[in-house]
Amino acid sequence: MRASTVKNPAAEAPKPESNYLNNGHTIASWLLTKDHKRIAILYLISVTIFFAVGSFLAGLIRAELILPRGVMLENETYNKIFTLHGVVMIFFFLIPSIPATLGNFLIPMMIGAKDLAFPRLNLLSWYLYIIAGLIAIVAIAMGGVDTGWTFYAPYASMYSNSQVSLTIGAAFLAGFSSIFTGINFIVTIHKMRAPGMTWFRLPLYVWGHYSTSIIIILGTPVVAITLLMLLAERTLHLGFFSPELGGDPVLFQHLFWFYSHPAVYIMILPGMGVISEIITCFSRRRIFGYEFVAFSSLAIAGLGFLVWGHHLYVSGQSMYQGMVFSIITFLVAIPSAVKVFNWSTTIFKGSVRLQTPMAYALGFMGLFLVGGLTGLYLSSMATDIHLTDTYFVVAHFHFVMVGGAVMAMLGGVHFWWPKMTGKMYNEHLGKLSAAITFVGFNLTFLPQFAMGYLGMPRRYHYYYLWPDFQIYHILSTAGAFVLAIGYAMPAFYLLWSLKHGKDAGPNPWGAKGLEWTTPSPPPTENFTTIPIVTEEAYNYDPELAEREETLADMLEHDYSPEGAGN
Ligand code: HEM
Ligand SMILES: [Cu+2]
Repeated sequence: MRASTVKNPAAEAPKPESNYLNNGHTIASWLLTKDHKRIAILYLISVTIFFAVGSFLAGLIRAELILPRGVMLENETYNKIFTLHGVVMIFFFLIPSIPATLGNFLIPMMIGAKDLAFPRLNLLSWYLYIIAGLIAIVAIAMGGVDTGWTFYAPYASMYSNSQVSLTIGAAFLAGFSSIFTGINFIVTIHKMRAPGMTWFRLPLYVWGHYSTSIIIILGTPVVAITLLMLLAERTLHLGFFSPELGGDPVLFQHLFWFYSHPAVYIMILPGMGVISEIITCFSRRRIFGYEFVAFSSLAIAGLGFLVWGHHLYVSGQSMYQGMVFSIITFLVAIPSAVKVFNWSTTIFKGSVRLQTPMAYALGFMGLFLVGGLTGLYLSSMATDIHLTDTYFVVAHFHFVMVGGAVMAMLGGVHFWWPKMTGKMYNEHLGKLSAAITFVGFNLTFLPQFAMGYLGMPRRYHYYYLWPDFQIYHILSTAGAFVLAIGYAMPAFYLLWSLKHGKDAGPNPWGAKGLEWTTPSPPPTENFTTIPIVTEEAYNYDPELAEREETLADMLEHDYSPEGAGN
């Protein structure tokens, strides 16, 4: 790497006078904005706050389990805390996180559009989300809810004395917020692509969101109706699910998981899109098997609707029904494996740079793989009957959702942060946080596989009948505090970069894609002239890749006389 060949894109590009951040400073200009980029920032702030709340609750859960008889919480309080942790993390963090923040910011730019198809609807989505969040907070203030985030009937519909109705209302509104976002993305991707942006020139990130949006608009109305039915049973005693009113509790489980299994893919497909973008960019290669990766997103979205019965193996459904669900569940492994295989091949054949976003992407691949493979034990009926409702399940879904979706979210935020803010962050701290997160994550959740396999049930707040579990809980709790450090670090150095970071210029990573052709931060309407697309996505030149130097490399290797020092 020779410093003399370094081109500094920041020095070449004239700084635009007006960008989306400085175009109006009043609070009203933010709260009434119709700019998809500003709405994305509003979401980014809100989901970060919810993540902090959810993580605090997780910390309480972990602290409580250090001792076999618990440390500080009543049984009922414990139930409320893990329920709220689940509700906050699923409905207010994971489902909106990548679509509403990075998706909102990037989809119009990536396809060469000035905004989403329905800017007002987009703003309305954010308001619905915020109102839903406030209702959830009121529910907490009024005593919380103790049913688990799955609201299983008849406990939730007939017996629980906690704030079930308010919490359901909050989930219902959050659902509509996500439906509106999904509709907006689908219409935008169909109708607003720039000239030359054919379907097979779309970035894989856009394919990921397209698939997710299909799941959102097909699945979310089902859970919305299910929650309304629950509310009707709870308040008006209409008998849907409760046997004493002539209802069927298993019906609730079918309806609930018909949405909630696909919801797992709402959380993970956008993350896979992020990983595809990062891996091609930092391997300097078109992703291996682009079409397969694109279609595997659609395949995952489609198959995801056919497997909900794997949550009902122990509900009394017939063995044959279970077998069919089991086989279809195994099929989902194929498109998932296609993605991991194509990413690995891209890295293997590429010329790789290991900068912060790539560090997160590699972490994603490792953790998602463990999450996916342990899922096979739960897909198979015989092993699931042993493992169901144990900590094995808790470990499995945290590997997929936290190891997968949260790693991808952090990788994506680091990748597009220079675009969103115009600033570079400290690369060393970035890589350090990725490493701490990875280590802390494994320390938290690997012991849970072991204790689950040995029989530790989930949702229990005592285990004094078998104190041997204590060592696993202590490891897990220690890991959680390491993980918390890893998660908290970016909040500090990213904010620090806003004031002290080096100017990023339009394309600090030397990446392909329309979003990298506009200034950073982008002007309000994204492009001064609508771009015309003439080449396929990720048209990297492998020869050039070896020699090419980017601003990001330059800052990392610190060629300047006084040092990069950000
Ligand atoms: C994005 C991040 C996270 C998400 C989406 C998430 C989601 C969930 C969900 C859905 C549950 C199930 C609650 C139930 O059993 O009904 C749960 C439980 C739990 N989570 Fe998390 N979680 C996240 C992060 C964490 C972190 C960082 C930790 C620990 C450091 C953690 C520790 C736990 C524990 C100990 C339980 C209780 C399991 C039980 O009682 O059965 N979670 N989480
Ligand atoms: Cu499932």
